[in-house]
Amino acid sequence: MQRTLSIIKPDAVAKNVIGEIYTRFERAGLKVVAARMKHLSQADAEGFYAVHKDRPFFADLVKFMTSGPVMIQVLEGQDAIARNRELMGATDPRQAAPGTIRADFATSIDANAVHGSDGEDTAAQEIAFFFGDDEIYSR
Ligand code: RTP
Ligand code: MG
Repeated sequence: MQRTLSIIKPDAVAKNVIGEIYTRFERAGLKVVAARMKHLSQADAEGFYAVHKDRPFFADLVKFMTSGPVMIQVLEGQDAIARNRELMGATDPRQAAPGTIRADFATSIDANAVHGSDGEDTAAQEIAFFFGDDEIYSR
C-alpha cells in the first residue's frame, strides 16, 4: 500500500468536476483516506511549491493556485503515486494522453486540473504539509 497527495486545482473545482475526478480515482482502485477543501493563501502555495521557487513559472503557479478553492486529498492504494500520475496525464494538457484527467478537464499548463506527488519522498512531505496523522482514515 502506498499513499499520495492529490489536489484538484482551482480550474477543475470551478468547472464542477470534483465528483468526476473522484470517480476516476475510485475506478483505478485508489481510496480517498483524507480530504479537505481550502482556499490556499499565498504562504500556503509558496510553501507547498517551494521546490519550484527558482523556476520562471513560480509566480504564475502561486497566483493560479490561490485564485480559488482547491480540493486536497490523500489517495491510498497499490502503486498510488504512479497510478495517480497515469490518471492525471502529462503536465501540458496538449501532450496528455486521451482519457486522462488533464486531457479531459485541463485548459493550459497552468490551469491543468490536478496535482499529484511525483515520488515517495515528496508524497510523504506533501501529505504532512496538509494533514496530521489523526486526519488520515486508512481502512
Ligand atoms: P503537479 O506538480 O502540479 O502535479 O504537476 P507536474 O508534476 O506535472 O508538473 P511540475 O513540473 O511539478 O510543475 C508544477 C506545476 O507548475 C506549472 N508549470 N508551468 N509554464 C511552465 O512551463 C510550467 N511548468 C510547470 C504546472 O501547472 C505544473 O502542474
Ligand atoms: Mg510536480
